[in-house]
Amino acid sequence: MKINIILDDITKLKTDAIVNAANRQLAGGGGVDGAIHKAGGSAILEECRQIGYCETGKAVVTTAGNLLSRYLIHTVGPIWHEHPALMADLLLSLSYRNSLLLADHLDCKSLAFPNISTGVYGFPKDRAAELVKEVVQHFEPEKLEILTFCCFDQENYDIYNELFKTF
Ligand code: AR6
Repeated sequence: MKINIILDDITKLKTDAIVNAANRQLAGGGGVDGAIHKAGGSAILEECRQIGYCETGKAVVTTAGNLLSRYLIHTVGPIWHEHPALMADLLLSLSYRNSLLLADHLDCKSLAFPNISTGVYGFPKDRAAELVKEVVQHFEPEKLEILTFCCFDQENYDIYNELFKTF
């Protein structure tokens, strides 16, 4: 897979699928979740209501409403302080892996991720990025060709650029 690292608003991207950093109730919220629902429109929230719930580490799919993508993949990352560190690591890795699996299963060629759990959920950014790299290194896609890590803060952007230099 080709890896792109950008500093941008994920709601502006045109990829086959975009990942949302959701909560378990799929109820919308602040951060990237709020931005996605605002730009995508109310149809997404209605689909989320019908799905109802998503366990931490899992991923579900809806259409992308008014966004420029075909699919929106909602995954729920761990709240850092709610778990022992190694459990939080495992849950975050699962969020990324399950999102990748779902996108690949949906025949997506391109997928964009925000930096899941590193906002209000408080996961340390450098630790999260190292886990993401490991997940991607072990993932064997059937359809996915382009993976974009859409950072929204300079710190994450710098961490990803440094880490993926050697990918
Ligand atoms: N485009 C790309 N990244 C963004 C954008 C955007 N428009 N806006 C924020 N980010 P967060 P979490 C980055 O807090 O930590 C919500 O209320 C942000 O800089 O959005 O997984 C949900 O409903 C950070 O790097 O998600 C949940 O309750 C990253 O997105 C909860 O927050 C993730 O920050 C999930 O918390």
